[in-house]
Amino acid sequence: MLRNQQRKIINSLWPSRIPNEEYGLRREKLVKLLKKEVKTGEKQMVIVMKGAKRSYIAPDVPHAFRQKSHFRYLNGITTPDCYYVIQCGLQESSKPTNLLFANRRTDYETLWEGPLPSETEWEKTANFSELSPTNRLIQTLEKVVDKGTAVFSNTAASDDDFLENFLKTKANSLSSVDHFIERLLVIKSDNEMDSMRDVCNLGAQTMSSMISGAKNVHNENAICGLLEFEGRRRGSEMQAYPPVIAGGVRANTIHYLDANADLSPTETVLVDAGCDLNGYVSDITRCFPISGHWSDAQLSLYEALLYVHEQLLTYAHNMEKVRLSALFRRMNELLAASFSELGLIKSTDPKEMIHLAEKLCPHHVSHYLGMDVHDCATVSRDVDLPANVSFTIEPGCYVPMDWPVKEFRGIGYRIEDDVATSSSGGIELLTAAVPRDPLEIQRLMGTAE
Ligand SMILES: [Mn+2]
Repeated sequence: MLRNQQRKIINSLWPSRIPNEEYGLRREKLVKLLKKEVKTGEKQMVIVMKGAKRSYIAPDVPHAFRQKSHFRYLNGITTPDCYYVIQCGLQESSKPTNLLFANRRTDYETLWEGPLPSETEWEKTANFSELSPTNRLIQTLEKVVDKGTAVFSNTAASDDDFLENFLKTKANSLSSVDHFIERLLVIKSDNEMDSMRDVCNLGAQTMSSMISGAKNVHNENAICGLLEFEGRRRGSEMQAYPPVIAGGVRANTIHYLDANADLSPTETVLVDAGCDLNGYVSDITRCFPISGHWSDAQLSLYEALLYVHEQLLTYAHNMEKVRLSALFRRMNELLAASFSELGLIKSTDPKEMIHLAEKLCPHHVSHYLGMDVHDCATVSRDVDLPANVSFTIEPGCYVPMDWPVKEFRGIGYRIEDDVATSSSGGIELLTAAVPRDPLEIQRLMGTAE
């Protein structure tokens, strides 16, 4: 029967690097962390994970689906509208019980939407002892959760107030599980590092090919199409986020998402885009002149920013311990020095120079990167990083239209690469396959002299 057919979500070009056993190891580590968090008098813990719900753009027209990263991290399941519950006693020897709540599709639903993975397929990564339909969730939790239970969940701030309130009344304590998962998620296993290398390489190839096809395109939308085409034909499942494709002064709107304005041949364009592959994402920004030829002002500002970017890569590589907050301070110093030399910043007072650099680049130099583009938001950027932590390095410069130095007004640039702390010391550049050098960019576009 159709419904029993297995639908394996395997990307033939870039198969998943995560072996089934790794999901179990992640759960073990999480349970171990949470055992330290239970309060006196509590006798067991229950972790309640809610998966992403299918959402609709119009009746019967679903949005592209992406599983919640924390949910997928613990059980590997990429089906919409599921719940996953882990129950565990507090003794050293206590073995957890895993429960999956997911609805099988009817024959009619299968006819329209295709078959779901089989129970056996789900079991490989989620290793549950019971599979129940989602309408049994509350009934089951009624039995499982009592006043001696510490509940950890990802249900806060979701559209499911009912579940959140239910857990609050039933359990002895209810805490967010997010930070504990992120403490694990921020440090990548070797398999996850390979996943990051895959997706960053894919993202870099996509960006390079887009640039080589973008000479004299007339509208930002065409670049969006090129990104989709170049990414998907290489195996990207979707773009990692709505890309920023901003010609001319629109690049000064840091999260400009319209991507539909006409491009003039005298403009530069900023493209911030990533790929999504096997649950991991890349995040790359490049800037280039639409005509393939830089004006003097465009090129000199670009080179001033590129200098900062390259200094930052070297600085991070040589740091005893990488710390994103220190990298951020270093970015502001470098921007101030580089922009002064260019004549974009006129002050000679060191404090004022930093202040002006912060005005030109109002964002941080880094964020963690992994299963989400702004990954592990609860993990501080003011900590020494161990090996296998991936993050971005992305200095920018956005010159307002009323900036005192006329020639650079309205130019917006960011140069963003993905890196990871390496076990052999220093950092590994994961997006090396996309050029930054202005002449190499011209070579890609076929306009280098
Ligand atoms: Mn970024």
